[in-house]
Order: sequence, then C-alpha cells, then structure tokens
Amino acid sequence: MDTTQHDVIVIGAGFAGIYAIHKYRDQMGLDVVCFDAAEDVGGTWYWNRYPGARVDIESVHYSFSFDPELQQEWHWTEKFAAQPEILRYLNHCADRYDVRRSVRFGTRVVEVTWDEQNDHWRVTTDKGDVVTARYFVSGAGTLSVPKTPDFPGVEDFAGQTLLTGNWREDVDLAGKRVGIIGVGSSGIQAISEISKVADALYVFQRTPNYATPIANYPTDPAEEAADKARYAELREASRNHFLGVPYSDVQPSALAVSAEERREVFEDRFKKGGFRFFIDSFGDILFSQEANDTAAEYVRESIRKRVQDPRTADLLCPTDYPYGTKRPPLEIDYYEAYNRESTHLVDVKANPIQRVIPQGVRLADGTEVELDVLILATGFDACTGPLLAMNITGRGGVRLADEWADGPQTYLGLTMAGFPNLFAITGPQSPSVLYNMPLAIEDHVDFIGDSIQYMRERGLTVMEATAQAQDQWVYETNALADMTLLPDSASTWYMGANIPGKPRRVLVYVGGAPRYRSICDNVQRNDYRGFAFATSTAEVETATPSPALDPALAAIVEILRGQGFTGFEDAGVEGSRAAVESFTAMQAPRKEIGRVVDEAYGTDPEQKLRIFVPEGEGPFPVVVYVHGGGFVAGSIEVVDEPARDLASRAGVIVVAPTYRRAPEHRFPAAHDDAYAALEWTADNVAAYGGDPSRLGIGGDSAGGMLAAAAAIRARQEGPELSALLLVNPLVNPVADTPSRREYAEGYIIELADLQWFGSQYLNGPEEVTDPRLALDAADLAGLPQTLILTSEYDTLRDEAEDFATQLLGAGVETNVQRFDGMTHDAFLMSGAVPRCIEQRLAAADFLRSALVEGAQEPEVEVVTA
Ligand code: N01
Repeated sequence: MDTTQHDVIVIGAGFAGIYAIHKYRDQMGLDVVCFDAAEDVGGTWYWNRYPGARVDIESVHYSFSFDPELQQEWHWTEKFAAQPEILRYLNHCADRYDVRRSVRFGTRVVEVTWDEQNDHWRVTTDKGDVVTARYFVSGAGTLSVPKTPDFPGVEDFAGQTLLTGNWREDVDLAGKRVGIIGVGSSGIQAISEISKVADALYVFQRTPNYATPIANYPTDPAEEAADKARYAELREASRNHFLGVPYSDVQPSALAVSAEERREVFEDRFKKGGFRFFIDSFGDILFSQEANDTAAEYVRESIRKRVQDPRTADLLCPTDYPYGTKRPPLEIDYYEAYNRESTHLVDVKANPIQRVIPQGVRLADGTEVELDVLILATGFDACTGPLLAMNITGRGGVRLADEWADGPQTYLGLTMAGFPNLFAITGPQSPSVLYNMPLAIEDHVDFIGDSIQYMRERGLTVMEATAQAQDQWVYETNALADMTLLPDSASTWYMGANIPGKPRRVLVYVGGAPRYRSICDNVQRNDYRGFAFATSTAEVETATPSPALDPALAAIVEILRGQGFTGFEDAGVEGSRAAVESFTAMQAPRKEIGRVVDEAYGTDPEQKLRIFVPEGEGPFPVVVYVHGGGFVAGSIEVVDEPARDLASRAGVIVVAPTYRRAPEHRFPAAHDDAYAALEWTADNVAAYGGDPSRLGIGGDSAGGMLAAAAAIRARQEGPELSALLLVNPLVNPVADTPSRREYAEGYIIELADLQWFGSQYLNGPEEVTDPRLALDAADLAGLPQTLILTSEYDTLRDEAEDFATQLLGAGVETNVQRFDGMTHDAFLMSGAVPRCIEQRLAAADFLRSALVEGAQEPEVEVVTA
C-alpha cells in the first residue's frame, strides 16, 4: 500500500489530465499525481475505438491551444480526425510534456474523502493506494461511464458482446451477424462502417435521430497553411463563439426569411458539414418550436431522399422531439447503409426488446434475431456519472451522491458547496460538450490553476463555493435550459433522461461559451465572487465570501466592460441614452397584448405616453409606469416590454409616459411631467377601457422617485391613488448609505453615475433639500399602499429600504422585497437575466392585489427572495 502526500490529485489522463499535469506540475511547480483506470493516456479516445469513431468538431479547432508550437507543428490528415489519429495526437502530447511519469495507469479511484483535520483530500484506489492532496481535480470526463445495459439476459448471450463506450480491441466483424442497439452518435458512426463488412447487420432502433453530413475530407495543404497563419485569431474567435468554433454565419431567425432563403441557408450549411447546420444556420432553432420544425423537416427530407425503401425512411425520420435537443450526430454514408440488403432496421419502439437470449435478441412479439455479435451503443451516465462513481464525501461527512439526489448542485459547473478545494473540469452544469471540449478544458484547468495561485499568495488553505452562489448557478442553469426546447426531448442525455431513475435536470450549461467565460472572468476579477476562503476547514463556513452576484448580471457587467463602457459620465448624454436604450436588446420578445396606443399629454415632443391595454374585457385598473434613466436617459421603448408584461400578468392597463429629460430640461421638468401624465391618465384613460377610480403609479430608479413624488402631490391635488410601485427607486440624490459605499463600483449603476445624473438634473446643490427630491424629507402620511422592490447589490438599496421604514412609520401599508444577488436595472432585462421574472411576478402580484382584488395585508419586515 502506498501512502503519499501531494499538492494536487488529478483524475483521468485524457485531454484534461494531460494539460492539468503539464500546467500544475511544470508551470506551477506543484507535486501532482494522476490516476487513470486505462492502461495509457487518451481518455474518451482511449476507450472508444469502435469502427467509425471520429470527432465532430474540425480537428484544427478540436485540439490544444495552449502551446503555439504544438499547434503549428502538428499536422491533421483529415478535417475531422478519426479516433486513431486523435489518440496518436494525445500520445504525442503525453510524450512532449512527459506526463506519464505522473500518472498511475490501470488504477481506479474508489473513494474520495475530505479530511477536515488536515485540510486535504484522501483518495483510495482499487489497488489499495491511499494518497492525499490539498486539491482534487477531476478530469474524469462527461461521457466516460457507459450506461449499464438494461436488457434481461444480456450476460447469457453466447456470442461476443461489445460496448461502444468501452471498445479497445480490434474486432473483425467481416462475415458476422451483428446486432447493434442504439442510434446515438456512437451507434450511427459504427453502423456506417459495420454495414460495409458484416454479413448481416440488425439495427435495433428505439428513437430515430437527426443525423447530418459531416463533410469530411483529407486536409487541404492550402487550407491548413491559412489556418496556421492565423491560429491565434481562430482560437480567439472560437472562444467568443457559443460552441467554441470560429463560425460566424448564423442568421437570427429561421422565421424571418422566406422559405427559399431558408432552404438556401440549410443547403449551404449541409454542404459545409460539421455543426454548421446545427449552430451556424439560424439562431432560434433551439428556442422556437416553429423555427425548429423547419430544420427538422429539412433533415427528414434529406433522409427520405437518401433511403430507397420508403418504409425504412419513415422509420428513420424522427418526429416526436425537436432537432438539436439531442446532440446531433454527424455521419458519413449513414443513411446509405440502409440501402444495403444486409442491413435490417428493427423498430424496437413498436416491438421492444424482450430479452437477450444465448443465440441473439428476442422481441416482444416473439421474433428471435440470431446474432454472432451484439453491440451496445446505448450511451452514458453523462456528466454526473463519472463524479458519483468516485464515491466522494465532503466537509461534515456530506456525500456527493446525497447532495445530488435531485440533480447536480454546482457553482459554475466546476465546484460545489461543501466540497472544499474540489474541482470538476467540464463538470455538470458547465458548458462542457456545448463548448469545444479542448478549449473548455483549458479554460477550466487555467481557472483552477489561478485559484490555487490566489490561495498560495495569500496563505489560504481552503476554498469553497457558497450555498448562495451555488443556488444562483443552479437557477441560472435550469432557467436557461427552460428557455430552450431541450426539456421537450423525452430521452436526451443532456437532461439525464436516458438513464432510468436519473433526475430530469439539465446537465450542460446552455448559455454558450462567451456568456460562461464572462461570468468566470467576473468571478475571478472580483476576488472570486461566490467563494469563501479560509486557513482551515473549521473557518470556511464563517468566512466572509466575496458577494455572489447573479451570474447573468455578472455576464452583463463583463460584456459592458468588454465594450469599453466606463460609466455614464464618460459616455456623456448621448452615449448614456444609447446605453440605456440598448437594454431593449436584453429583453424578452414583446408580448402580444390587447391594444397598444400612443398619445401625447403635452406639446413638448417628449411629453408622450403609450397605453398598454391587456386582453379581455374592461374596464381595467390602471397604473402609470414612469421609466428610469437618471432623468437623462430612458424612454418608452425601454419600458415597452416590461409594460406589456405587467399589463398581461396583472390584468391592468399600463400607461408609460416619457418626459422632458435633463440636461436640456432640469428640475422640476421631469417631476412636473410625471404628474401631468398621471393627471392626463386620470382624465382620459376611460376612453381606452381603463377605470380611473382604480389608479396606481410606479416606476423604476429615477422613475421611482418621479412616481413617488407624483403620488405625494396627488394626495393634495388628486387624482386619488390606490397603489405605489417602486422598483429600485432613487430616494435622495445625496443619500449616504452603506449600499452606496459597498456597491459603489462594478454593479451596473455606480456611485459616480448617480452623482453625474444628479448634476445633470439639479440646478444646484441647494435643491437637494426640496422634498420632491429628498423623498425622505417629505410628509408621507396618506400615501397609497406601496411595494418597494430592492436588489442586494444596488447602490440605491439602503435608501429604498429606509424609505420603506419611513412609509410604515407614516402609517402607509408597505411591503419591501429584496432580491438576493441582483443589481439595479435587472427588472428591465427579462431576456438576459432569468431571475428578472421573480421581480416581474412580485410587481404584477402587487398590482393585481392592490388594484384588481383590493387591499392586502401589510408586512413590516424586509423579506428576501
Ligand atoms: O449515446 P446516446 P452515444 N433500448 O445516449 C439507445 C458523444 N459522442 O454513445 O433515444 C433501446 O446518444 C437510445 O435510444 P433512446 C456525443 O456527445 C460523440 O451514441 O433512449 N435503445 C439511443 O439511440 C453523444 O451525444 C461522438 O430511445 C436504447 C442510444 O441507445 C454522446 O457521446 C461520437 C436503450 C444511445 O445514444 C453519447 O452518444 C460518439 C434501450 N434500453 C459519441 N438504451 C462524436 O462524433 C439506450 N438506447 C465526437
């Protein structure tokens, strides 16, 4: 038995392990040991040697990028390399970086436990080794645990049984009667090859697949030279692309073009091959069923053209799940295989496999198919399987298997709360297979290396994701998947749906590589947001973590940074207006509602309003909703989408005015206009189906202040109001609160922005005592019932919550709801920030209860969402 201590234990010697060993051992000087159950390097490419195994991303892109010399020197013989060549490449890399001396091959990890006394991981292997290390890095892969065969009698089969996911031998199938179960990527590749040599091939198909041409060809020297001449640029473009490939021809919507144009695009992408059809044709294929239908039908047409027997063609055409919701297999002559007399398609959906018998397979109707070889191409226990197979126990004796009983819980798909210093390269809920794997792996290996370095520089020993950060990540991952058609596929492994009893949760982050990478950048740039650090396990639970900003907002902060946005003052008046206007790009599609009418309530071009009437029978209650934008920016267009959303969810008419903006019009122009719009609404809304006796007002940010000030004025001058809705409101331009100091930078609206906006609107500093601007100095008694929505990481949070306390003190029925992890303006970003929906629902519930159903009970404390 070996008992040794190391700095890092790495699992797996595939792409991930090879780079991790090189990085941590050679570049960082750490003591690294790696375990792999295989007898040599290669990972997936070691285990999957079935005939036809081949990569589905161009090899020039599906390869390491960290070593410029390697990528210049290596020559791929084909556009999409076959398994033997990729394995040769990985062997070359293993030699080049001398990784084998750090790997214990033929050794399987059977137990992994965090030792709290010594702040390290203890790993036990099937050889009886016990080794320890401060850091545990899994490079065990996503598709490395084959699904356990679920056919009774499989062990009784008298012939040879082979598993595509564990196929190492060279098997001669010539002249044999071969059966293959499964038509995923593995089955499809294998069928194409085996059909050429087998005496008879029986394909047992349960769910047909949408396979499209790979369009492989021998490497063209001119193309290779051109690619190598701009390799760095290609890698950069890859990392900025959803799938990690440098494609740039995607068009927004399959529904926005004519049928002819659509066909041209499909034909072109089919011809180009690879994932061009899937990811480089139309951007809404994975989001809109209607768009998806056009792609699915195109694939079905191509199948019908290629398969001679119409009944077989029909059976091969998928019809009951959307294209792309299973990883689209790429093929070479797959459909032609069915034109061979020796290939037999067996529909095991209609006539299921009853059991495997010694001589072959027996179907439900009693048919027996005699076989010499049975191949199981039945897939993998994807993403979670490889980690769960290692029997991992974290801090406090918590077992990963228990934590994940309802699906994976991770932060960034890389770490887990309760499992200190444990990292899963391309783990569940990371982009993994939806991001060109070698690049996804390099990013993770680098992130982990940087984290270790960060800790070493600060004398820290333990790093762990917080539960809040993890919960936010799980929410983001599930919410993004729910925006796609993925959940509509009955058996996709992306959702764990291929394994009986496995929880139905998305296993892959579907936000795309650029969004994911922005989030990771934001996490690292901000002292590892969402992680707690300590010098011992005992302290990690009480350590103060860096704020766990909602991942979607972290991505937006980084995108703004990447676009060179350095604040509203630098952007100037026009730049600020354009920046706020660009929020519309982050909104969900505008909902269809009953009616939308534009009107004017004054003679200035900015004194306009838009009336949003919901579906159904009026008269409807009415809310005037005043947009934000620091009195300088913002418009009806920016609130059009939220206004439709509130109108339809709450069943109220929303009237959204614009108003004269600063600096052209200073205080009190915007205040006067907001009130004038309210008056106009009270006088005129009946003509649009509104009931002015059930009237409320609301607004966000500076619009919140305008709404509150108008409500205060209306108390004396009318109209009578029944509701006040304030979303992240400005309460006092010179408030001095902890949230203004703590979240002064890096959270969408910065303290400097507030100061600049104030300087544009106010005529002079003395004005800030005016109770229309210093709402906290106003008499608040008699205001209508109020809901204030605040965000944890908003400079304006504390003044808004203090204002709620003042309102309650003045006898106003007031609720406050604070949204953890959120920032200013998230309320406007329904398309980019999944948790925006929580704020919208809270606002709509309030309006419905205050205006539609009558008064609600007051609540005094701050409740967090
Ligand atoms: O596995 P799969 P795979 N009775 O899960 C069928 C990657 N990969 O190994 O859909 C009857 O996709 C199952 O039928 P159904 C790639 O990411 C990449 O082929 O459950 N049939 C399905 O047809 C890929 O997505 C490449 O009804 C049963 C098949 O088995 C992932 O690996 C090449 C059954 C499983 O398909 C997995 O692909 C290969 C049962 N009891 C793999 N159980 C490249 O090109 C399962 N099936 C790089």
